[in-house]
Amino acid sequence: FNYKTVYAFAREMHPKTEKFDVQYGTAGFRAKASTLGYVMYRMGLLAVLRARYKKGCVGVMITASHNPEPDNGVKLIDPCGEMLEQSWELWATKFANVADDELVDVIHEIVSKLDIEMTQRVEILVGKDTRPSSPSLAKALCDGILALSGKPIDYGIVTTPQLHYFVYCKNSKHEYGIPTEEGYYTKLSNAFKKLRGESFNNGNYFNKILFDGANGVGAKKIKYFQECLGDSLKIEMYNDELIGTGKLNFMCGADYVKVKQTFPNGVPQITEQRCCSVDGDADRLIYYYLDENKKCHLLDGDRIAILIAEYLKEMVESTGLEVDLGLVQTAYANGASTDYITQKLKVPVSFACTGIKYLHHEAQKFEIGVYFEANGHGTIVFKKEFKEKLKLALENTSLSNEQHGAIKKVLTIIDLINETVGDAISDMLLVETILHSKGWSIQDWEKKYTDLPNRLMKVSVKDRTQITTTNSERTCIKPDGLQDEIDTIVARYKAGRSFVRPSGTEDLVRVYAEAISQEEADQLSLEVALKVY
Ligand code: NG1
Ligand code: ZN
Repeated sequence: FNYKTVYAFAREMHPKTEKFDVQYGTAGFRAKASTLGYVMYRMGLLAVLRARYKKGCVGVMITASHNPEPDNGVKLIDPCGEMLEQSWELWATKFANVADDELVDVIHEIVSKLDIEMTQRVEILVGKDTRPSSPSLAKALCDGILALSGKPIDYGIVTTPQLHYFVYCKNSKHEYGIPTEEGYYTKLSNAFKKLRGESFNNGNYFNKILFDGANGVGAKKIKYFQECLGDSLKIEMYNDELIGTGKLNFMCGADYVKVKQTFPNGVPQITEQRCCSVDGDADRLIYYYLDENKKCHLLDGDRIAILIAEYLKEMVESTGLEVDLGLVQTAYANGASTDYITQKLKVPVSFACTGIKYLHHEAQKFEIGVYFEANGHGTIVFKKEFKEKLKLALENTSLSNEQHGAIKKVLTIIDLINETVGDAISDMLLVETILHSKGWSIQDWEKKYTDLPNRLMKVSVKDRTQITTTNSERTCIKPDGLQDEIDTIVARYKAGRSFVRPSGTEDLVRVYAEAISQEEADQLSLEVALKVY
């Protein structure tokens, strides 16, 4: 490669402006957009190296998801459509933090250590959310790609899960789908319409939903779905402000609704009406409704996961095939949801650390792995062998017509799902499919079990790395004695549970607590927070 170009671009166009080190965390790099130019340039370089190393195309998404509009961020997508492999996160951190005149040395280092062949032509798929800072950051990123003679393919404004999907489609030689927006809409909406059939309403289910687009990319993209879906689902869209109005995620969107446990601004308050919110890059989904007392009832990632797991379990049982289905949750999953799924549904649950990559890999251990974070980020993964088993069973003449019908249905459900990563729109279409098939209102869905009241708090501390955890983050190891103190406090609360962990995306510690009443959950979180502070 031409190291002179790499250095000249760095020095003249994208010099390192920040003195502090940044770290490639659970969601890649995230910071104030004005500090990210040089990081983007360097991620462009790294993306080309990753693509050459993997001998495939990779993706780079520019987004800060649910964070405020002035923030931005970047994450790399591996050829299989998954998050960047963990061992490369260290390279990403190294690339982002070296001085401009050390960049070339780091490139030499990685190339020789990993034996990367530098002559390959590679394509890098680039996507961005609606933040006003995204176009100039995309330019910096593309400069990095070009400096190492990679070929940037600009997908413009897309949702994060769309870009994951495109990357996987490209690398699977279109076996998974066509890597275009149209290909994506067509695949998902065709599956949805097939599953819905001729009658759009069923029992207590009515095919109208209020959709909060968080004034972001989800609002833009849902319009295409509405066109494809016709009358089968009526999506009334709210919070679709223009780019640059500063309203992205502001008092609306999935994170706001989940954290504040409240109804978003900008959506009409219609009693008992099913509503949902997505976040700024449309990978998280939360359902909710207002009761006659104007109380907001949330149906979060845990509920969505259980609805899906239960439905898939029933569907697969009707095919007559044996299947190993499991659910993956994090420590933030409501205790009532874990009890319901393990004790009532007899579906095994595994726990993973916070961060979608951990859940995704844990879920891949099952033939059907359903995973969701309580905040509404998740999807379902199916083992390749399981899909093949289904296709093979279609040819088995000893199975009944009902069984064949059920197998076809499971295959169509798989087509409705974006297996690469949590996808708010695909997840919404799946939830709508299940509610329709069961003839359920959102209230029927909620009745399955009662969530334990809970509270999530943020605590600012001097050095959050002083806290370390184990047992999928549910037990604190350091500082010494903290876990004992938490245990003593928790023991005083009925159905009490609480844990602390350092955030992977913000400079703070999160404290989670649940208990038999909201007052007690609030009190418990406060008591534990005081021990952390
Ligand atoms: P941190 O900041 O590590 O808690 C948050 C979310 C994660 C995940 C990441 C990435 C909570 C409690 N944590 O991580 O679930 O979504 O951001 O966006 O919601
Ligand atoms: Zn997001």
